[in-house]
Amino acid sequence: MLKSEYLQRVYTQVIKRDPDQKEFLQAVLEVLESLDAIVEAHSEYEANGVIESFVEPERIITFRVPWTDDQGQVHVNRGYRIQFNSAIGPYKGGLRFHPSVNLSILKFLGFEQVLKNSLTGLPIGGAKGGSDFDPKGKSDREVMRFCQSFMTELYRHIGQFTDVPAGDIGVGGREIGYLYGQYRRLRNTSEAGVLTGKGLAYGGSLARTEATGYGLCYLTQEMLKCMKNDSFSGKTVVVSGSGNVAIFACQKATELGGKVVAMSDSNGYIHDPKGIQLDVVKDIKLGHRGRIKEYAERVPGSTYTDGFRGIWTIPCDIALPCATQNEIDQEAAENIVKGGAMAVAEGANMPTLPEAIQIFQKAGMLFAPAKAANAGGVATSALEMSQNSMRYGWTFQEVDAKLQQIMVNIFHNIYNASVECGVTGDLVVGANIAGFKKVVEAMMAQGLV
Ligand code: NDP
Ligand code: 2IT
Repeated sequence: MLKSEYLQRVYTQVIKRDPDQKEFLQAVLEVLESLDAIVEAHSEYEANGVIESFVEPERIITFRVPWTDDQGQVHVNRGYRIQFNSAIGPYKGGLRFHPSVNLSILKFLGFEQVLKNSLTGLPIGGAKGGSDFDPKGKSDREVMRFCQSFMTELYRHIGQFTDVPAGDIGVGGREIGYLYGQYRRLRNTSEAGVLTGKGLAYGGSLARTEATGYGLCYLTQEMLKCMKNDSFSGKTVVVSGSGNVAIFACQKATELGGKVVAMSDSNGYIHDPKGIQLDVVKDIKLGHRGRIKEYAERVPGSTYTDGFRGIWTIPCDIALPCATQNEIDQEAAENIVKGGAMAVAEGANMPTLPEAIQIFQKAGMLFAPAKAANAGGVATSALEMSQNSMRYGWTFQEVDAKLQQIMVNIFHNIYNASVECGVTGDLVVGANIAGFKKVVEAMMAQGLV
């Protein structure tokens, strides 16, 4: 229940408009609960309808995406782009291709992206898009034809100064390549800054592929140092997922002295008490898009178990959920606490249910929310845009150093915000308020509310 009558009224209206959008309602409620701490001191928010605007996307585009499979059969998927908020800069955020994609999921992701992008300190607004297309089991040519059809509509809505998509679940380097190629054909221009996550041969940035996972570990390391005088060194780590974010989180956590003992995909999880051999995971996942089960067949002493939620029964010091939303429910959170964990940092977007966050906070654990913890990906996307504008490329070390500094700054910004709000160490509130304040300042200064 929200204390502020104004916030309660706005939330009731959001529910009334979209009662079935459960992920969006979940994301909005969490942010409004944080804002409860500051709205009373800001009567201008209510007077200007600030929160009403803040929870409503500027624009939603949905479109038909027809494509032909290798047998000549036509399929029709649904495409989306949620242009949520452009107060700080061009709309920016990933594209997700997954059968579960719907308006609720993309609106929650777009909403969180607005705050995340604000926290990066870089000039980017927030957006999200995608399709209910399932790339699993499709040939390269099928994925190419789908991407070309998707871009044949999307191209008119995006541009380097308007809206800059990137990858997310099911959209990696291969898909970005096909999307960018089609954009260039349609526009007859080399406008590299229109998409990020591009290949290095055509305008991509070094370290973008690694950035989300690396950034997650940089922020976690700073949180451990400042709040517990501790580090990754000697810690047992569990990383859920085995996609882009999970793989590079595993790599950096290991480099920083941690031992990653478990990873997963949507079918199940592997446990390797000696420490995950990441080259094997990379070979399976990046080499031939295989299933994580294969790891246990290849690495003696490791085991595979069906069901992806079971991964949280494995005791660890640090939990890094890097698969998808709502993967940590109450039971999983209780298992993580029972296993003696000291910290959870979210690599995925909204992987932790609200009741699970409460369990962690009550247990006195450190908790780094996604908006801050996984912001390294989009921050490095913004660095890719900078390099494209300059027609120049930084070295891996240069980009990585900027990423590290951005993640350290984000941690201190959200920690200080938690102190200012009288909830020292509550980084959920810290991230929501620090992100929100900048967006609102930009909206009000430009007369957008
Ligand atoms: P990938 O597609 O590379 O990998 C996704 C991973 O999560 C796979 O292991 C996949 O398993 C698993 N997964 C996906 N959906 C589900 C599901 N419904 N249930 C269980 N497991 C699932 O995506 P990313 O690594 O890029 O994204 C992972 C998370 O990180 C997402 O929440 C994304 O929004 C977030 N994120 C990504 C960023 C990026 O730069 N890529 C930046 C910031 C956040 P399977 O192969 O079986 O489907
Ligand atoms: O959720 C995210 O921040 C992303 N998928 C990355 C977005 C981007 O524009 O790089």
